[in-house]
Amino acid sequence: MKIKDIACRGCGQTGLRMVLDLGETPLADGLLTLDKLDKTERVYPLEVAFCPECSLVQILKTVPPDELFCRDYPYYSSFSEELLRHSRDNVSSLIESRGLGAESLVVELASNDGYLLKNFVEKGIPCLGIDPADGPAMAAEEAGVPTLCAFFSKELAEQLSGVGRRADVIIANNVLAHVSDVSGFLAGIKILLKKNGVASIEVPYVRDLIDNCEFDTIYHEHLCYFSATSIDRLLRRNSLYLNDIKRLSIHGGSLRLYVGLKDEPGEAVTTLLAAEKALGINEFEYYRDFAVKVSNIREGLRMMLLGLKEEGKRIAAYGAAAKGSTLLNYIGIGRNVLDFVADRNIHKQGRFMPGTRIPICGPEQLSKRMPDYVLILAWNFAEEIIRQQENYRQQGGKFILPIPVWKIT
Ligand code: JHZ
Repeated sequence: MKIKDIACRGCGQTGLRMVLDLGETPLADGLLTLDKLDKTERVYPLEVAFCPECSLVQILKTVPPDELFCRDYPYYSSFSEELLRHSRDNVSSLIESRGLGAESLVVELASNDGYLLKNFVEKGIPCLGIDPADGPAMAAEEAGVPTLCAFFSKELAEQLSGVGRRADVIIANNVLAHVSDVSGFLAGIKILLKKNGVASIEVPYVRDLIDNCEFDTIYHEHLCYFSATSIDRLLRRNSLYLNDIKRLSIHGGSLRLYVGLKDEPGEAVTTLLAAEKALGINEFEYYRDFAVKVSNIREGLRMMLLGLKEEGKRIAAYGAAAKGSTLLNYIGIGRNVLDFVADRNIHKQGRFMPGTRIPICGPEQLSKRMPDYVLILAWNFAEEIIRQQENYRQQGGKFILPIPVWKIT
């Protein structure tokens, strides 16, 4: 299909403009098991476009959600201390600001392994997690977090509210960008939320993506890349209202949106909307030179890594993150350069990176095998990772940060 015929995921208008083409890539979380190594992986186009009508940045291809998220989904939130701390702080402030207690109900959409809701369980506040990935959902149940293994939808919201289960707080972190039926999802939130309830929604911020060249956070799971402006418009079209907003550093830069059924925008919302207007985030110009910057990163990073290899250096990577998959496949660096990828997540160890097929093993391998350099693919957790790898560093190991400009530390 030609881009001129493709309708915007947010407003339905045609006339999208191409921002970046990352080529054809395998699914970023499609880690391979040993028995799949002799099979060809499916690849899908990864093209990013901008909607001049509602300013939503989006990819063009939709991979069916059950291919992406159901069986074998390897992402478990609980492997980062920073994310756990971030979630605990979020829970404490919600309990305080909303006066939550034993009579309340908190529902989390995409609750993964219960990393966040377990904080409510500990405080005796009733909660329900909803997540389609069977492994993480089971882990949540085992941790004592009541969890429905399902995709959230308008229909599911109707069922829950039909049996009197409406939420004081709905939490939806890093899920809105993943949803192909955004209107159905938002309609579900509207149905499930009590009249004075709040939905606390976190999304990666497109402004940080563009300004820091975080092109690797683009993959098929992420259909949309939001600004305050595009999300405000999307929510309004679905009779939901953005009433407060915070900029957060998590995941390379995110927005936390506080959304309700009444239109009561606070100062933070009006200020950020005005700042985005002044920056031109709503205009194609803001995105025009992104592709050139990304292509320069590819050349620079590739040359540096190939140069080290030529000098006879041994190089590994850290973080079998989805973003690592985009990065390696796009810059064309694989087993010829990287010996292995270290990752704490036991569900990823023993598998292989999509496309490049680099083996994934435990982080203890760094001090054991002592590569000269470690490319940090999960750069968003670089501080935490480097802190944990003091032993490797003390023995002379060095880290490479890939973006926005590669840096050896
Ligand atoms: P991480 C994830 O993307 C998943 P990913 C998802 N696609 C999403 O939307 C974004 O976040 C926002 C490991 N690790 O979380 C754990 C260690 O081994 O940055 C992970 O495998 N040791 C839903 O996958 C990976 O690194 C550590 O000390 O791109 C991090 O992946 C730490 C801190 C992490 O993002």
